[in-house]
Amino acid sequence: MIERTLAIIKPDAVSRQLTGEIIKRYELHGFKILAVKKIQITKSQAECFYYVHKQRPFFESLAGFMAGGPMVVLVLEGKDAIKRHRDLMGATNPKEAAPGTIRKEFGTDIEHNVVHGSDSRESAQFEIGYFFSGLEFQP
Ligand code: IDP
Ligand code: MG
Repeated sequence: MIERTLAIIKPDAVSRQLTGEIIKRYELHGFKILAVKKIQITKSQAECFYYVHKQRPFFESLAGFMAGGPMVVLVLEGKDAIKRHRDLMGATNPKEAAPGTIRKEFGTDIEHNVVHGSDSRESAQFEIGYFFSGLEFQP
Protein backbone atom coordinates (compact mmCIF):
# COMPACT_ATOMS: atom_id res chain seq x y z
CA MET A 1 0.00 0.00 0.00
CA ILE A 2 1.42 3.41 -0.97
CA GLU A 3 1.28 5.68 2.07
CA ARG A 4 2.34 9.15 3.12
CA THR A 5 3.94 9.93 6.44
CA LEU A 6 5.20 13.02 8.21
CA ALA A 7 8.89 13.15 9.11
CA ILE A 8 10.53 15.81 11.25
CA ILE A 9 14.26 16.39 11.49
CA LYS A 10 14.15 17.80 15.01
CA PRO A 11 15.97 20.93 16.23
CA ASP A 12 18.82 18.91 17.79
CA ALA A 13 19.62 17.35 14.42
CA VAL A 14 19.27 20.59 12.44
CA SER A 15 21.61 22.44 14.82
CA ARG A 16 24.14 19.60 14.55
CA GLN A 17 24.18 19.89 10.73
CA LEU A 18 22.63 16.44 10.26
CA THR A 19 19.83 17.52 7.88
CA GLY A 20 21.53 16.35 4.69
CA GLU A 21 22.70 13.07 6.20
CA ILE A 22 19.17 12.22 7.34
CA ILE A 23 17.48 13.25 4.07
CA LYS A 24 20.02 11.10 2.21
CA ARG A 25 18.86 8.11 4.24
CA TYR A 26 15.22 8.74 3.38
CA GLU A 27 16.12 8.74 -0.31
CA LEU A 28 18.42 5.72 -0.05
CA HIS A 29 15.54 3.78 1.51
CA GLY A 30 13.30 4.61 -1.41
CA PHE A 31 11.09 7.29 0.08
CA LYS A 32 9.90 9.98 -2.28
CA ILE A 33 10.06 13.49 -0.81
CA LEU A 34 6.70 15.05 -1.67
CA ALA A 35 7.21 18.22 0.36
CA VAL A 36 9.94 19.69 2.57
CA LYS A 37 10.47 22.95 4.48
CA LYS A 38 12.49 24.43 7.34
CA ILE A 39 10.46 26.17 10.01
CA GLN A 40 10.56 27.18 13.66
CA ILE A 41 7.35 26.70 15.64
CA THR A 42 6.20 28.28 18.89
CA LYS A 43 5.89 26.35 22.12
CA SER A 44 2.10 26.41 21.92
CA GLN A 45 2.24 25.09 18.34
CA ALA A 46 4.51 22.29 19.57
CA GLU A 47 2.06 21.52 22.40
CA CYS A 48 -0.76 21.29 19.88
CA PHE A 49 1.26 18.96 17.62
CA TYR A 50 2.03 16.65 20.57
CA TYR A 51 -1.40 17.02 22.23
CA VAL A 52 -1.69 13.21 22.65
CA HIS A 53 1.13 13.45 25.20
CA LYS A 54 -0.28 16.34 27.21
CA GLN A 55 -0.64 14.25 30.40
CA ARG A 56 2.90 12.86 30.21
CA PRO A 57 5.58 14.19 32.56
CA PHE A 58 7.90 15.09 29.67
CA PHE A 59 5.28 17.16 27.77
CA GLU A 60 6.50 20.63 28.81
CA SER A 61 10.12 19.81 28.19
CA LEU A 62 9.32 18.21 24.81
CA ALA A 63 7.38 21.26 23.62
CA GLY A 64 10.22 23.55 24.69
CA PHE A 65 12.75 21.40 22.85
CA MET A 66 10.70 21.30 19.64
CA ALA A 67 10.23 25.08 19.72
CA GLY A 68 13.86 25.76 20.64
CA GLY A 69 15.23 26.05 17.11
CA PRO A 70 14.43 25.42 13.47
CA MET A 71 13.29 22.00 12.32
CA VAL A 72 12.84 20.44 8.89
CA VAL A 73 9.45 18.88 8.16
CA LEU A 74 8.88 16.52 5.25
CA VAL A 75 6.13 14.46 3.68
CA LEU A 76 7.51 11.09 2.61
CA GLU A 77 5.70 8.71 0.28
CA GLY A 78 6.31 5.06 -0.45
CA LYS A 79 5.15 1.50 -0.01
CA ASP A 80 4.15 0.95 3.64
CA ALA A 81 5.82 4.29 4.34
CA ILE A 82 4.53 4.70 7.90
CA LYS A 83 6.01 1.47 9.27
CA ARG A 84 9.10 1.49 7.05
CA HIS A 85 9.92 5.01 8.20
CA ARG A 86 9.43 4.05 11.88
CA ASP A 87 11.77 1.09 11.31
CA LEU A 88 14.40 3.37 9.76
CA MET A 89 14.08 5.80 12.71
CA GLY A 90 14.50 3.16 15.42
CA ALA A 91 13.13 3.02 18.97
CA THR A 92 12.22 6.22 20.83
CA ASN A 93 15.15 5.78 23.21
CA PRO A 94 18.34 5.85 21.11
CA LYS A 95 19.99 3.52 23.62
CA GLU A 96 17.39 0.88 22.79
CA ALA A 97 17.31 1.51 19.04
CA ALA A 98 18.59 -1.16 16.64
CA PRO A 99 21.99 -0.75 15.01
CA GLY A 100 21.89 1.18 11.75
CA THR A 101 18.78 3.17 12.66
CA ILE A 102 18.85 6.97 12.57
CA ARG A 103 18.17 7.30 16.30
CA LYS A 104 20.84 4.75 17.23
CA GLU A 105 23.46 6.52 15.13
CA PHE A 106 22.64 10.13 15.96
CA GLY A 107 20.32 10.29 18.98
CA THR A 108 21.55 11.79 22.25
CA ASP A 109 18.86 10.69 24.74
CA ILE A 110 15.18 9.74 24.86
CA GLU A 111 14.07 13.35 24.32
CA HIS A 112 16.77 14.47 21.89
CA ASN A 113 16.28 11.65 19.44
CA VAL A 114 16.73 13.61 16.17
CA VAL A 115 13.65 12.52 14.20
CA HIS A 116 9.88 12.18 14.37
CA GLY A 117 7.65 9.91 12.31
CA SER A 118 3.89 9.42 12.20
CA ASP A 119 2.86 6.17 13.89
CA SER A 120 -0.47 5.42 12.15
CA ARG A 121 -2.59 6.46 9.19
CA GLU A 122 -4.69 8.63 11.47
CA SER A 123 -1.71 10.44 12.95
CA ALA A 124 -0.12 10.83 9.49
CA GLN A 125 -3.25 12.53 8.22
CA PHE A 126 -3.38 14.92 11.19
CA GLU A 127 0.36 15.63 11.17
CA ILE A 128 0.69 16.24 7.42
CA GLY A 129 -2.28 18.60 7.55
CA TYR A 130 -0.77 20.37 10.55
CA PHE A 131 2.31 21.44 8.60
CA PHE A 132 1.39 21.43 4.90
CA SER A 133 -1.36 22.58 2.60
CA GLY A 134 -2.19 20.67 -0.58
CA LEU A 135 -0.60 23.46 -2.64
CA GLU A 136 2.82 22.55 -1.25
CA PHE A 137 2.88 18.99 -2.62
CA GLN A 138 4.99 18.15 -5.66
CA PRO A 139 4.34 14.62 -6.94
P1 IDP B 1 8.06 8.46 19.18
O1 IDP B 1 8.67 9.79 18.74
O2 IDP B 1 9.05 7.32 19.04
O3 IDP B 1 6.73 8.17 18.53
P2 IDP B 1 6.56 9.14 21.59
O4 IDP B 1 6.30 8.21 22.72
O5 IDP B 1 5.42 9.47 20.68
O6 IDP B 1 7.80 8.57 20.77
O7 IDP B 1 7.14 10.49 22.22
C1 IDP B 1 7.23 11.66 21.45
C2 IDP B 1 8.57 12.31 21.73
O8 IDP B 1 8.62 12.69 23.09
C3 IDP B 1 9.78 11.39 21.55
O9 IDP B 1 10.22 11.27 20.23
C4 IDP B 1 10.81 12.08 22.44
O10 IDP B 1 11.39 13.23 21.80
C5 IDP B 1 9.95 12.55 23.60
N1 IDP B 1 9.90 11.56 24.69
C6 IDP B 1 9.27 10.36 24.71
N2 IDP B 1 9.42 9.73 25.89
C7 IDP B 1 10.15 10.58 26.66
C8 IDP B 1 10.64 10.50 28.01
O11 IDP B 1 10.43 9.52 28.74
N3 IDP B 1 11.38 11.57 28.45
C9 IDP B 1 11.63 12.67 27.68
N4 IDP B 1 11.18 12.78 26.41
C10 IDP B 1 10.45 11.75 25.90
MG1 MG C 1 4.89 9.15 18.71
